[in-house]
Amino acid sequence: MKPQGDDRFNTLAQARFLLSAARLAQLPDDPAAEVAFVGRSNAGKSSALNALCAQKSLARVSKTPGRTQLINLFALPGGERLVDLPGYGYAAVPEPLRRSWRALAGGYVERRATLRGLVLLMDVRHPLTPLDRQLLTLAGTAGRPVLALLTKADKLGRGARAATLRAVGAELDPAAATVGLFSVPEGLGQAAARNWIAARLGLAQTAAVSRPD
Ligand SMILES: Nc1nc2c(ncn2[C@@H]2O[C@H](COP(=O)(O)OP(=O)(O)OP(=O)(O)O)[C@@H](O)[C@H]2O)c(=O)[nH]1
Ligand SMILES: [Mg+2]
Repeated sequence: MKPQGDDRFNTLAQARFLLSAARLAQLPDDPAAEVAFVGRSNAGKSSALNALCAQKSLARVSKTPGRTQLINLFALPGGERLVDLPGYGYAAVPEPLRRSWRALAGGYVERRATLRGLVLLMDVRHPLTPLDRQLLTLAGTAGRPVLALLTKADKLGRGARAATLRAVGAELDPAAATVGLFSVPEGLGQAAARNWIAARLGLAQTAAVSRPD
């Protein structure tokens, strides 16, 4: 349900596919702000993007991990962009693809001048894998603010998800990363994630009150 007057919600709901890039050189070179979704293959990046934009098939959701191998960009009405990065760490991905992930998504996180923040998606049942930690180090070095979302929270009971949230929160530097639980079917964590993204993109702060989780 869309609450009356929540302009940030309306803005994300107007996201439209812009382009897919196989190389960094194919990315737009205008100065519009971007927030990128990153994480392990199958962590729920595309699902989170769709849920936050209240659209069923903006980004492609797949049962086959490693599907998204391109950088997919979605444009908001003001020109700001949401970016779906290829997933990392899927065991069956051959070495050449891993190298291309580092060059493409790693290079994007490291060097993209318009990148204002990273939404790091981690399955609540397997958070902080070695590659997640590498990504956090990369984000820290590049000075990228991180919103770490523990996805598929609906797969755990209340106690277990709260314990995971505390454990992950204790490991991350609160100055560099915000942590929250997230679930598409439960709608959990969506309002907070929308607010974080809106703040990073500099979207109009007209909606002081967002909808509750
Ligand atoms: N139960 C549950 N399943 C989810 C949730 N989010 C995503 N999934 C499922 O997890 C699988 C992977 O989701 P995607 O959104 O495609 O994951 P991705 O990170 O974009 O994957 P790649 O693009 O392959 O890297 C799909 O089967 C989704 O339906 C959630 O909050 N709860
Ligand atoms: Mg995806």
